Amino acid sequence: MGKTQKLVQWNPHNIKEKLLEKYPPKVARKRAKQIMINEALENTTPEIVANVRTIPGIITMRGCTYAGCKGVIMGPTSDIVNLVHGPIGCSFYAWLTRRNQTDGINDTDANYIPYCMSTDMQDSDIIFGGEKKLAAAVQEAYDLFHPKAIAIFATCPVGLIGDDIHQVARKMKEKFGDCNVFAFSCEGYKGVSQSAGHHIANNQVFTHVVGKSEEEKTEKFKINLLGEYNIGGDGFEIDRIFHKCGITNISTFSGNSTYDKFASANQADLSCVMCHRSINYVADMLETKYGIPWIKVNFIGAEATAKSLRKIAQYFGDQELIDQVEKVIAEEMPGVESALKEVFPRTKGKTAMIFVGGSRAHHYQELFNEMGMKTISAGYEFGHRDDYEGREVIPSLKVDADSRNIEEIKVEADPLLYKPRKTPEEIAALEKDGLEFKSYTGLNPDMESNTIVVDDLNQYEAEKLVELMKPDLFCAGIKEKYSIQKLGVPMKQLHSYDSGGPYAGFKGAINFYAEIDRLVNSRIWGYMKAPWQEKPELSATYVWE
Ligand code: CFM
Repeated sequence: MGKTQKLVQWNPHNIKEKLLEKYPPKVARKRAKQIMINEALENTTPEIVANVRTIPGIITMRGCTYAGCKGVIMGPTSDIVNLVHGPIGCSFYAWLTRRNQTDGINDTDANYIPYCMSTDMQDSDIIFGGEKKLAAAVQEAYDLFHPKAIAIFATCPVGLIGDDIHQVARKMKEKFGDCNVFAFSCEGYKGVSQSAGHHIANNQVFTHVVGKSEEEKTEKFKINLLGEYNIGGDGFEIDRIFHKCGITNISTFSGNSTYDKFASANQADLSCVMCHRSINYVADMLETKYGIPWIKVNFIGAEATAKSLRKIAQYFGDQELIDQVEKVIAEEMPGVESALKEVFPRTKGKTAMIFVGGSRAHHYQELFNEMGMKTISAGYEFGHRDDYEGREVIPSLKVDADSRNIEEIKVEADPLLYKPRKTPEEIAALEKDGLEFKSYTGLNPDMESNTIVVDDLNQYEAEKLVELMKPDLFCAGIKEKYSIQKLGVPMKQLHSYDSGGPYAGFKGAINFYAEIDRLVNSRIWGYMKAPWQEKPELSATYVWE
């Protein structure tokens, strides 16, 4: 598929039809509800079906609930021992596959990220039960490291045989006295995707860790950054900017996080939500229990970064902070602008597709817009309807058997620690000045009309989309990388960033411009034909002939 054959004209209705053409009628009917031609309406966008089971037989891009809990939420925490209760494969294949990074700055100087810890269940444990083995493993981890906390993760067989991991955790916690032990019922099958695992992880961190720190934080302008995972060092770049502005980041959930940072999250005066999908409910719980309001931010894209910083400054309303934020933006933007000027003539008008787990399929459109590129198709592996259509739809979301499986924890105002950060009048005044609280409008209104939004895209549809629409760039993960490249289209991993990054903040934007310019303007993709495709008459003879 050389660049010369490129078809720019396409009709989204035809594309949708083509995507569904090969399916049996029942499958086609189901998938049709997850493939949407965007109407880009500000207030109401058409309804999409999301967060439902993948149809058996389809090769989904999704991961499992355990992956969302152990890998995504708890993975980037450096000083909590992560112990997997299950067969060794579950631990081994979740070991260092996400690019979790830490700068190692924590009170205990501990970094357990490089370790792979598992109870290594065997047949006999499945038959006779694995609780004793789990208790012994927790003891061993305690003796080896004396950590502040040990987190236990359940894999599928643990749920099937009914090991009571929470009971083991409670017993060991009592026994140690100086180590917080808690467990996650995050069996891979628990939900339809990773998203369920995020919820299970966040609920337990909120219940067992947040609010447990006695050390008082006295710094100015204290925030939590929720839903930033420090992939490729994104969190380091965001923290650099916060530091320059004089904003104190008490706790990131969970990039470069530590036990104590989680434990102090209740002391922040504002929660900033980056990845809405993985954590929006924690922002709500922090508000209900401790009185911390929340706003949506996005540090992907230089303009988005500047906008987010201004929102934080507006919230605190301190003139010195407002001036400092403006000073930082003025210092950082010239570098961004000159990098953009360099690539813009080459990237302008190019097209991209983005299919990642959740929020990034939305956030990265900001960076592409800055480069003059258009996102012609995008979607989430496991986003919910509110991530597409905005939070207004939350009250109307259907609670099905799968979502009922995930525990909703009851949160009330803490009798001692609840303290509203702003009066209702102050909040109303800020809202009047344009600061929106608890608000997220989702991906659909930000995409142009007639673009194609696909939920839970699968391998077949990915290849079909590329074949039909011929984007200049496809963004997804490692499972998609090589099949897309074989179609002659450059592919950028937006989960792991390949080995690049950071792409967040101002310096990240500069990195991204250069990387995307390199990919979409490389001529190598035009030479994808194998010799036998061009000269099919190629023949060979045996040497003895
Ligand atoms: Fe949020 Fe993420 Fe994402 Fe996500 Fe993920 Fe990730 Fe992702 Mo991979 S928390 S939803 S579960 S932004 S690991 S850092 S890149 S699928 S789009």
